[in-house]
Amino acid sequence: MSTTLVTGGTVVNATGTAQADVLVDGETIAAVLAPGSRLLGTDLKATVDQVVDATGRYVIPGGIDAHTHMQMPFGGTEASDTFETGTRAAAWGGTTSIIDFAIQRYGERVEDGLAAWHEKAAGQCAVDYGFHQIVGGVDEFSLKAMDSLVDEGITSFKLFMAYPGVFYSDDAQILRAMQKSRETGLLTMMHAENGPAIDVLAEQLYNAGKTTPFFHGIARAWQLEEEATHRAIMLADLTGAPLYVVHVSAKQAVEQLAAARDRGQNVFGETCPQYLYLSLEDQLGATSEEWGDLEGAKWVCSTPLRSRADGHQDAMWRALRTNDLQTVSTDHCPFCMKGQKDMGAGDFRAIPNGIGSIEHRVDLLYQGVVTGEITLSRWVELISTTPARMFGLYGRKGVVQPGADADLVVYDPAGHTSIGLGKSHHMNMDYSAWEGYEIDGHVDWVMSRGSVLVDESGYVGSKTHGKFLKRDLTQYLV
Ligand code: DUC
Ligand code: ZN
Ligand code: ZN
Repeated sequence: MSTTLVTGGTVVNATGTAQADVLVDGETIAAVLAPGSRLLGTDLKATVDQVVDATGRYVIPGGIDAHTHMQMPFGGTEASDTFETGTRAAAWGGTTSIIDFAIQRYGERVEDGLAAWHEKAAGQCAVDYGFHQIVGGVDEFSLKAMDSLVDEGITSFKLFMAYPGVFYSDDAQILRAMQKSRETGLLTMMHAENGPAIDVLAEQLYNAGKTTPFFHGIARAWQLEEEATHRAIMLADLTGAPLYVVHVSAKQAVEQLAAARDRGQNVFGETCPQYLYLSLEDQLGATSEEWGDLEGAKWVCSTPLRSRADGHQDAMWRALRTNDLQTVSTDHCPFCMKGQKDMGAGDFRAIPNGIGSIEHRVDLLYQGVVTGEITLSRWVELISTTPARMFGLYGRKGVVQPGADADLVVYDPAGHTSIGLGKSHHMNMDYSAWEGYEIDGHVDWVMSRGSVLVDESGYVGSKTHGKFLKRDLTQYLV
């Protein structure tokens, strides 16, 4: 068991910032000390195995990305990051825990879906990993199987109001699953878009010759996100289920969440970097020599990018500031242009939905600190502490304090990160949705449970390091 002293840095927790040294013993944080402290008369620097000088830099808890889809079979193909490549990219970007989604489809057993995800991830992860359970077929068997999930450390499940014929649940199924959520303490996660209505609009657009990627976002109108969010909130209110709405992109959906929270309801919302920075207008004009008007497929994801002119991005930042939204995850679901996104040439409906961002979430959110949208502590709260509390990891993860796992990032606010292929990109994609982004700040050093994953020489981790995270119930249950 080795010891490390991270010295001279500014420790940033959700509760505040302090100049402090962090002593790591084995896999955990042993002490957070006043700078230069001696312990029982001993100069710590002389006794530890390694000293990391974090002078002028931030020391933050490792990022937790609570929404990823490694090697997810979807849209007629499979997400291009494996657990190995995706968690390695996570480590590069300062994320030391992920929560991925095990999948049960209609007609399949929940137990089999979960076992398949354990099989895919075990021994393949550079960082710690947990699972939510997608329940794509709510019936008497899956409802019964949900009773055992908490014991398995799977304390949240996701339902879809979109994707009819794939993952879709109707209102009756949602109601039953939410009743189970209330009974067991499982947190209900909701993909809130009205899928049947989207499919009608998408077909009408296609038949009218409107086939380019831009029309993906037109078919997935904000009204259909707002409506589904409202319906999910009402069903949660009726059943008493705690509700977490994933990948919120429409300002009207945020308004629904805020109104429900103001009424005292236990509902939460997550947004993603793409909804903070990217817009439908960018997609409208997108064209390139290589891909022509298929270029916009690089940003096809669901929920879709929204109009900047209508103020959706500003509303997301505001909601992060005011706690109407509580977390930022990536919905990391990468596909290559060649052989994957290009399946949708001539028909936007066939473009696999997803964007890859796992490597850049910590950096992209830090820009909110640079521009004055959020405070340093709020940055840490959004990318690590609240995900830890929300998904039953807090204490172990999400905080720099004695007894917590030694998941630490040394972040240099004076550093610089250039995003793009051939630059900081390590995700298994043949393009970057973030090509050309220049970021103030840099992830300099990353530790997970006492093992260094990234240092000045680059990635030094291993795919066998990451352990399965058996999660407790959400700390937001009332
Ligand atoms: N949205 C995406 O963009 N990809 C994966 C699934 C989802 O809901
Ligand atoms: Zn979703
Ligand atoms: Zn997702």
